[in-house]
Amino acid sequence: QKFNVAVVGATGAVGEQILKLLDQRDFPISSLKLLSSARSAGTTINFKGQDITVEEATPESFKGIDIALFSAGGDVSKELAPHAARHGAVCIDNTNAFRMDPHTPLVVPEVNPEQIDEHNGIIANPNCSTIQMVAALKPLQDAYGISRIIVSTYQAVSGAGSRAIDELHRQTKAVIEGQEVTPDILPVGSLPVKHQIAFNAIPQIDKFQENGYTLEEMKMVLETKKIMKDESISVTATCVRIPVVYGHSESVYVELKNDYDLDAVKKLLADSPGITLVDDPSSQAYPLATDCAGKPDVFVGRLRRDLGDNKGLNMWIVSDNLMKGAAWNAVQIAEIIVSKRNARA
Ligand code: 11C
Repeated sequence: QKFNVAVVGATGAVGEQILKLLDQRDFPISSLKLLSSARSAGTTINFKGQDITVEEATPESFKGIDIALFSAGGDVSKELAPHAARHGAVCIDNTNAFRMDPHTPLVVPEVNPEQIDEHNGIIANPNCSTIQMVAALKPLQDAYGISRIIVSTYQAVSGAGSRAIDELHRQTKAVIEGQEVTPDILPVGSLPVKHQIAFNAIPQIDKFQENGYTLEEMKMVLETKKIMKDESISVTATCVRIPVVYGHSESVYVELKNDYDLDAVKKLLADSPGITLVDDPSSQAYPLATDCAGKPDVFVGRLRRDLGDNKGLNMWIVSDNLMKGAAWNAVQIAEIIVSKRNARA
């Protein structure tokens, strides 16, 4: 069976990766609709040798669509995903719009694939920095239990979209050439104060919340508990933007509930689907954003026991934020839906 697919936000950084994956994976498509805001409508995108004109997304765009992949921002999803669902599509939404809605499953296929079936027309794709962390921690949760997570992130500018990538290039060139740097996008496009990202580290991703944490940090806290189905896990996050284009890196301290053997943990992670262990201090092997870019896996390394707490474990987790952190996780969910429908047909 083939499916009528819509990609909303087809011209954006994530939309581009979704289309690449649908092509590479030979996703069973009978028709492909590319949708965007009015601003980008009219653009032509080539898919498998065919030029497709991007159309403005409206509530009626979704008639006859089976699967709709949304990555055009939270407001667009909030407005249009319910219409798509009303027309009978399953929406896989890459935005923050429905993630914490108790009736919307928030899915990472390596962690809670069974929740895909619980959808009411919308399945939420978690935030990129959450996805890679929970994917790496799930085997540890199953084997040892997790009581506490302390994470600091080193996030790529592509998480803030294509314009932030351009901004990093522009600023880097300006600094090297001794020109004035005029920040325009980061840390948050809609806020008045901007900071230089070239040769810098900005400890703000998204808007500050009343509790002093940023929205990105709170996404990591709340989404982790929901995906791992354990409200008792204590999570604290510090999210930092760094001048890297693709690939979020994370320093994660995890406190396990039971004793562990470090070699057993390494083997467990190496044998887990979607995880690649890169951990050999003797050859200076550890995950690097530049090596992980463009790849679907979550890479883990620098595993070491905490020096004060026997049940504490430090690790370094890296993944391409546009791949597993967004497009690949969404396409994985779509592939699971397809295989279930085909099994039933
Ligand atoms: C960033 N994590 O790196 C963000 C981008 O909620 O899907 C993803 C925002 C989201 O800026």
